[in-house]
Amino acid sequence: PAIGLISASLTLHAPSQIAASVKTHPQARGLDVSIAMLNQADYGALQAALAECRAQNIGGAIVNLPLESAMAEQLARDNPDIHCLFLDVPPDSDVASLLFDHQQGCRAIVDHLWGLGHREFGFLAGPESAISARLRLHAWRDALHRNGGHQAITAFGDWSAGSGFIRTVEMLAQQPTLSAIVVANDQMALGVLSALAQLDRREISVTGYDDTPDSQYFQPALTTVAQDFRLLGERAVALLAEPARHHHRLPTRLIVRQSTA
Ligand code: IPT
Repeated sequence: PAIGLISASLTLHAPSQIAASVKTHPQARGLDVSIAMLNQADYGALQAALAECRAQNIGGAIVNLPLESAMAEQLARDNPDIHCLFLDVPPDSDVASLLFDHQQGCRAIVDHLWGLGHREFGFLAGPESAISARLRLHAWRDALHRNGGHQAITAFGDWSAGSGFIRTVEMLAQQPTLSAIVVANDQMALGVLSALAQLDRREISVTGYDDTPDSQYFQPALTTVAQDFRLLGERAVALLAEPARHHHRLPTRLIVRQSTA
């Protein structure tokens, strides 16, 4: 038997870690994983990927692509013979989902910085089209307001280190008094740290999100929110065997290193 994985671009660290986990887990149980990589949420391309699963007699697919609720719900409706488990949809979508608790992770980051005395924040979100990017931005803002803060400027990157570098230069031109930059993933945070070093603004605190294996070797080592992608992959494979339309949640963990002070 085999399972399908429909994934966002594997050039990004998080989706490649998830794919690696899905791929190594089922091998132990003698399953084959058929991977389709999509660059964006195009309904025709999603349908084609599921048609390919059907042709290979695959009864369950893990969908790690940012999808709006309506699109995920329609995909599940249009393919009742293939059990789809979604990893990147809004939490209230009426489909089977396995998601990290973004509220917990985002609150932990903002509370940590607030506790260190930071009051002027830059929020560097992921692409506006990404569900997880929007959820994280809303949760940071919410956590800031709970602490009684309001000062934050917002920018959007594309998850890459290059976008982190450019947006940092722009944000600091707009708001030179920023004391902390909260970033939606570790890859962008790498570019943020590089820009701050070049601008000689190393006193600015930076946080990431994901805790991919490289992050502890960034200069300085990155404070971030760990999402356990190995556990996500294992849990996803196990849940594919349960065709119920459940919402499953995984915890996140704040990892404090040297990039925050
Ligand atoms: C999410 C990552 O946090 C982010 O860094 C980026 O790689 C994105 O995936 C790509 O889609 S994790 C996802 C399970 C929401």
